[in-house]
Amino acid sequence: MQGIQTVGIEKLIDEEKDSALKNIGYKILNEERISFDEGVLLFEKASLGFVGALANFVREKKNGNNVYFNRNFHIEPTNVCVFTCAFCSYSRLYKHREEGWELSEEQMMHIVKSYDNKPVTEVHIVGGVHPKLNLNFFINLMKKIKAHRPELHIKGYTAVELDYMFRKAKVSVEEGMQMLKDAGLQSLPGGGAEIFHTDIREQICADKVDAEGWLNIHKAAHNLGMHTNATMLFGHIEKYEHRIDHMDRLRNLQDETGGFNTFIPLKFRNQNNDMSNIPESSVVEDMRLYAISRLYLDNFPHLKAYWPMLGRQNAQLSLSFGVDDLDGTIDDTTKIYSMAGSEEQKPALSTVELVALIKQAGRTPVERDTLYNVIKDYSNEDINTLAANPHYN
Ligand code: V47
Ligand code: SF4
Repeated sequence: MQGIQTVGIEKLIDEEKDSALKNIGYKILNEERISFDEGVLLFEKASLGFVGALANFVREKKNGNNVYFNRNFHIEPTNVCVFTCAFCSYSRLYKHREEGWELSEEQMMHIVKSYDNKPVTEVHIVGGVHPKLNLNFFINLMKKIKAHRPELHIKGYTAVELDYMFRKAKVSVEEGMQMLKDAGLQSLPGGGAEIFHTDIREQICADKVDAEGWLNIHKAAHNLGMHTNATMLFGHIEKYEHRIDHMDRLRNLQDETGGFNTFIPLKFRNQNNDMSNIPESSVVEDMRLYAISRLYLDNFPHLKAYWPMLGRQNAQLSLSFGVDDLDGTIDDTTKIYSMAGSEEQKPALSTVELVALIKQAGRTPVERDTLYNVIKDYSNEDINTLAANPHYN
């Protein structure tokens, strides 16, 4: 099978008329790293078919036919935020907090307890940067969650939230990360990365942590043995160079620490924010971006299409363009994307729906935990039998 695929890829590369693209194709085939300029060239010149086939070749080498998902829910403690990112449809300033929400510890524990008899493996905690919430508040929350359900993996807090918390508590990044880890935090989500390059960052989110600060927090987490994700907000005012610059910084840190699990491109959605005049990117551009990310980030084990942002049909399509992970069941517990105009207004997929969606795309559904340990391979499971079992609904 592998042999047949390689022959198919070689033919595709041979038939490529542009010699620079042909050269990149052979590099990928021979597992050689592509350069910054070659990454930009792919964005400028390569067809969807060309990058898609190469990305699929890479994803099958790394992850076979598997598509991973998990059973998870989110807690969004607040949407009150001290920052004013131009693309954000979700946050409210403290002076307008009556338009937003602020959950107490008790309310968040109520959410955790509502999953007591459900087979979820992860809680994802992310929200605005509230001026009155501090490191101790979140340390106590972690401890309470862990005391209640020790096996539930806590993935929480973007580097933006952490940077603010640590500065306010006057602790170093290393001290703060250690304190949160001791309280029960196990991994970090990838949010807040946006576009690292200052030319863009200054225009879309000037006031929050910069690229160095973001990368430094992830590095500190990796040094404590924690795994983290990385995102990139794309499809707004950034140029191809800025996308590759972003991925290049991530690739360099990953060479150093090996602590990233997954890269998650996030498509800019343009409803209800200060960048609503910018049209959203096309599906073809989205798929090209997934494919080129898979080719550039040769040291990232996984590439995720976050379906509440992309929509489930396009997420399914992305499985042919390098993506091997769809995130999770979500259970309608996040508002970031519905508020920004995603077609997924109440994002929730049952396990059986996720399994069916992956099978329809000709892939193998594999339930994972946060760290990609396999919980269950669904390749031999019949959809109707699963649908009749409440455990999978
Ligand atoms: O950093 C905000 C993005 C991110 C918009 O690690 C927007 O598994 C598009 O990071 N259009 C937060 N995107 C969410 C996040 C995340 C989500 C899912 C999984 C993981 C993970 C991480 O949401 C922000 C920002 O880049 N965002 N507004 C918008 N209008
Ligand atoms: Fe605040 Fe995050 Fe929205 Fe920026 S993206 S305004 S940091 S909630």
